[in-house]
Amino acid sequence: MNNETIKVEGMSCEHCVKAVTNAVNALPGIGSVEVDLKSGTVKVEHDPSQSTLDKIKFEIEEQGYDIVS
Ligand SMILES: [Cu+2]
Repeated sequence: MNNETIKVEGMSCEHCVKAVTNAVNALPGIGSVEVDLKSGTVKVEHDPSQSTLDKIKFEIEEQGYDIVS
């Protein structure tokens, strides 16, 4: 499992937290997802052989948010 922190723009409320959390959790090989609205970050524990960081970022963008880094 790898731990990554993704900086995301546009998350503002509990709806955003749920949308991002559910979208990432739906991917294979996800250990945990933690969204922090204050810092605009998504902490993800993932198995890179099942879901790459790029795939996770793509999934967050699909929900309508912008990846900063
Ligand atoms: Cu929201």
